[in-house]
Amino acid sequence: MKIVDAAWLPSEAWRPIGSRRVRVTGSGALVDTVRDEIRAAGGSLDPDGDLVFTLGGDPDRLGEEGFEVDGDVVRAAAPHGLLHGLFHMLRGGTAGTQKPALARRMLDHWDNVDVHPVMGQVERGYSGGSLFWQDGEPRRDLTRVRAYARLLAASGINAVALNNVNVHATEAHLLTDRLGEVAELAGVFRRYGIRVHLSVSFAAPVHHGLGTADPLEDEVREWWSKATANVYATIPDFGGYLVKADSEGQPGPFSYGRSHADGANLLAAALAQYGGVVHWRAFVYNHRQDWRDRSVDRARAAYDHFTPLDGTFADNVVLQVKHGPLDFQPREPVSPLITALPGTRLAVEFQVTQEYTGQQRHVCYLAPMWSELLRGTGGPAIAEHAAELVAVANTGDDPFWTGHPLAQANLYAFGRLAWDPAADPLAVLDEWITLTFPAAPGLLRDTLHEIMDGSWRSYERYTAPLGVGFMVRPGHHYGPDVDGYEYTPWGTYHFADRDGVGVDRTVATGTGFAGQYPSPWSQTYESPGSCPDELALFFHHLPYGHVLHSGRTVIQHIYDTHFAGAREAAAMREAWRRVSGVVALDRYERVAALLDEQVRSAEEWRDQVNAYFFRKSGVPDWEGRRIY
Ligand code: GCW
Repeated sequence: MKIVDAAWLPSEAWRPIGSRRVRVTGSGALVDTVRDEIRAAGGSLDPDGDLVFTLGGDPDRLGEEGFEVDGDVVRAAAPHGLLHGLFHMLRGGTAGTQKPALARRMLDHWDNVDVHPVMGQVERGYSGGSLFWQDGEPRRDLTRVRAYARLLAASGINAVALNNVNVHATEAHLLTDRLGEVAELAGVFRRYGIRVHLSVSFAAPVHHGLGTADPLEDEVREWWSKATANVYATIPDFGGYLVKADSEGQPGPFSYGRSHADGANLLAAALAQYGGVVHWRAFVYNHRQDWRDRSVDRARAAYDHFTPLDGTFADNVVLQVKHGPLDFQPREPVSPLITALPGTRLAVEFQVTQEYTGQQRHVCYLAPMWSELLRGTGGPAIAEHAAELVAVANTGDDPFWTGHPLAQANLYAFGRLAWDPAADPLAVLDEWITLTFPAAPGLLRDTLHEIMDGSWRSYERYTAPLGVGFMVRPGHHYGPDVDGYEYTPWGTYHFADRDGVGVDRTVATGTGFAGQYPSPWSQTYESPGSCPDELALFFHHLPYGHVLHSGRTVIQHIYDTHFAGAREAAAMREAWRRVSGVVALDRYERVAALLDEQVRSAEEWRDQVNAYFFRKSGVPDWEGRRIY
């Protein structure tokens, strides 16, 4: 088995450049990277070369990262743009001007230094151990990290947070006495124009001996200012801090009776003079909720906590909001908080790691979902509000990087959509196929499209219905367990009884969540008559006999989609068998084995969900199919 899979940068993809005489003008570290790449591809650097990479473009028009292509000339205003231009040429290099829609396109790793007893080394990681640490120590051989930085740069990513937002005891030292490890990694990423950020604990001053972490105490300010000065003395282009505060047991300003603005602004003040930023997460909710208390709705929490603070955050605070109001379910409406912060810099967080979308054992190409959310299909358009996009990484030390070889496409597509949120997700998939399988015969291309294009919708069909979410096994979140979270403190309920299912989040009779949306969405979601079917049970508690826009009843929709989804998983497996002998054996076999598991799991989902709702409702399937 190979040590490092070339993913979307195999040497064959470089041939068009490797066969050329290339002129590269300009200087700077990233220009050197461009030269190194061309040399590594076998291209000859030649002052008379006819493929030209040059600086001198208009900075107002191109910015730091943009570039323009005119025939065989790639022109940028700054070295970083030249590097993007190089990767663009690899993708086929159409003429014209390109620049990123969003200035920061970031990947958050949930890596721990140590192996955590419950979560493992990478929290919600399905691709083996960390790329950065092994056996509690930094990896000595950074070859893979270098290859990784290159892949990320080629997808358009320009920032990486190295460690888990749940900062455990060992990892708290990365900010202080283990900073050298961060600096080393920053050196590798820097060569590809990627800045390194660090997750920090709000209680860091306490971990290091202070009596308090109160954001309004002078000694706490001083502590952060000294720690930060040390960080910048070691890593001058350090990106900043990422903080999960007062969330799922992480420490935060609430312990001191202070607000999240007080907390975020404390760190922002320490970073400001160096140009660093704080990514402050809005994932704040009560995870010790009493399920009997129907007045609490977790979906409301982020909006309720953060809208009163709009306009009070320092300029270098970026509020990082999950795309949906709950937690990365396969179907959620856009978080209303995203539409409600005109005075705050906003980053929206996606989850490339497939925690709730099959854990990289199922094929689930997520870009169509992200694209709908970005463009605003059936809800507010994220792209109109977000200044940055962030995603939780899906990579690890697995030979294929992502466990499931086809999950590489999700990572690639995230970078490309962050660069251009208007991009067509299926065109991006096609681009990924072309790069990853440069010799791909039509059969392979067609097969990959057949398997992947609709895989997110198939996954949605065989899991929790109509946007109600969860129904996963508690803890690890893999596989079906309809009532798994129903009587827990986590706030993720479906309220199924003999008459119906779903959460009443209307203003009229429910939790009022629908009222957090601006018009017209608040009205759209308020009434089952206008609410999109996909979100029917997210917003409404509906009788099983309620007729959806599709013309089917809720109960028949549940049966039909579960039979269809499991059938589609089986069809994916059949399709993959057709390319046996066409892709390399190790990749073929890995995907084949995972498709076996996907088919098994989809059938389990189908049978548990159908049996559950048949037993609750007593309504038979009108097609008389087998329900247990
Ligand atoms: O989705 C949930 C995960 C936690 C994660 C948390 C978060 C890092 O189950 O594992 O913790 O979200 O986003 O903070």
